[in-house]
Amino acid sequence: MKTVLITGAAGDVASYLRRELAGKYKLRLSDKRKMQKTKGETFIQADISKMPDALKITKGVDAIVHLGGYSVEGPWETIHKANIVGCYNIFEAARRNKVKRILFATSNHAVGFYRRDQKIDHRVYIKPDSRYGVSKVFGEALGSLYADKYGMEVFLMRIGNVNPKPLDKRRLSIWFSPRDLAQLVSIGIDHPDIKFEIVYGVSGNRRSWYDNSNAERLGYKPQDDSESYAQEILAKEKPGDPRPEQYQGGIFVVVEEVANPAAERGGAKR
Ligand code: 15L
Repeated sequence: MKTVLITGAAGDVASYLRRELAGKYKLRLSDKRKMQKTKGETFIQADISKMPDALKITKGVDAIVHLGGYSVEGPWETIHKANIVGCYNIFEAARRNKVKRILFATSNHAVGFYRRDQKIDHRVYIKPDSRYGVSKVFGEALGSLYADKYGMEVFLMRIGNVNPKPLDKRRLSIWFSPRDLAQLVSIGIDHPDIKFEIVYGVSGNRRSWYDNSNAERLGYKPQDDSESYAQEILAKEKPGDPRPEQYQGGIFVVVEEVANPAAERGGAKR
């Protein structure tokens, strides 16, 4: 059984993923915050903005699912520490520890300034909608470098919004159900021919803004479609600000800060 490191393991996305992947891989969890592990998991508390911590958690694993970092738009110092320094440390520690395979949770916000009337695939030029989006593009660029220069196997998932149900009209287009997330992550861990791939981390939504044929080529067959929630969600939707409504990234294209879900739950600010 492969040993897989999940960084940012105390976060929401990881909590869904751990449930879905239990029993399939030996999970090594790491986070800056203390957290409860369950049977079959190990936990190492670590601050990935410190290289010795990054080296410690990546030692001896078969693959890394790098979810750790600051997950929304916010102050540059915070994003820099978590998503630039932290992300670099994870790639570099993986290289030094000879971990070949790394899955990186990039985001729809790396391309959030594409308009909603455009359908984009994995080959489009980046169009980040925020400093947060720029930090995700940095991670994508690191992935490209480490694949080409060091032969690492890099799987970049531009994740939409992971939730048991889509939250609003924008999320009908980018919803990613926990079981589809688990399927895509398993492909990223186990597919024998990954060199460098960009895929969209979304379910099979009828309203999708993405041509996700690269994920499908690798065997991804999403089981969920947000359309079954559309009526209920659209009935509740209030008319929004017209500028963010034009763009895939929504409010990220206009605001300087988005409420941090981790801080609101009482988790540590990164
Ligand atoms: C993201 O990249 C964030 O990590 C997540 O918290 C959501 O804001 C999501 O995008 C989204 O666009 O809904």
